[in-house]
Amino acid sequence: MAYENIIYQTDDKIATITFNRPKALNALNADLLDEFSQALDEIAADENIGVLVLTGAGDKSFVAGADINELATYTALTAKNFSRNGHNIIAKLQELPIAVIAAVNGFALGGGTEIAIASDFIYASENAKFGQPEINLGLIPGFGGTQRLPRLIGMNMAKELVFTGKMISAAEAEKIGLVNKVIPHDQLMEEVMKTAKEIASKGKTSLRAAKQAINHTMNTDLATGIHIEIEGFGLCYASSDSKEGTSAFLEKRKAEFKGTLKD
Ligand code: CO8
Repeated sequence: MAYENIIYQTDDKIATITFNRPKALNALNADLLDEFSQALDEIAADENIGVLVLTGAGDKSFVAGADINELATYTALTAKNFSRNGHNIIAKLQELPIAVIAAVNGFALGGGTEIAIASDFIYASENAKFGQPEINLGLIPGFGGTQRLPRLIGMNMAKELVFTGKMISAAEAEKIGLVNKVIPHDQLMEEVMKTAKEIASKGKTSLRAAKQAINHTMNTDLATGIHIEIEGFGLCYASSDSKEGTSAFLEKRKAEFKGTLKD
């Protein structure tokens, strides 16, 4: 379908969604969120895609949070619906069976940080800024910031960010484990695409099994997590990729993974 508030592109096995309201620093309004949700459905249905990259249009911002013009009109009930809808979309993002990399090219505030931390990992430009400024609006994070952020960076660090609403630099974000890598601004997409291509060359079934097993560490005890890993390890043998990977090593050649999630 045609999108107006995001740009959706695919190049071989890599899809890119660019949040595209640069005049509002890519703030998330209802139309943008609808389009984001539809693009995620498109990606989930496309067997060819192995990696999704998220980034923001323009030079300044990834996503500057929810659109404050819309936030200003909510009641307690519509705010709850907005947050619930947001959570459903973020769950869809987190549960994609492919890798998701957030290429944070500027402000990632409120919903922007929340989308980035629901991705599998973040590469940030030197200009990136992260924060949960909702408290400055008399609000709290509504897209997972009180839940995913403490799990990622620890409870006390998350409390400091959420209680103060302050912005932190890419370098600080890297130091606290929010960001995997900080990259010069003009090289961000090149570096992200290098990693995306590397991941896209791997087997889809093993990537999915690895992602599911790691994601479950957040919601389960060790014994259950180990059970999920055992199941995932076995599942890999249902795909031709495990045969290809092990044979390629023994034959001293590069593996060509062609398995699909329908294997
Ligand atoms: N919503 C609407 N418009 C915005 C937003 C926003 N979040 N952020 C920036 N804009 C607009 C500005 O109003 C301005 O528009 P105009 O040119 O028409 O006046 C334009 O973008 C450029 O912004 P600035 O002039 O302010 O640019 P600066 O470089 O001076 O400042 C900042 C950049 C620091 C990012 C500043 O714009 C800012 O503080 N923005 C608000 C950030 C914020 O508080 N975000 C959190 C929102 S709350 C939230 O995300 C809750 C999530 C819970 C549910 C999630 C659902 C998705």
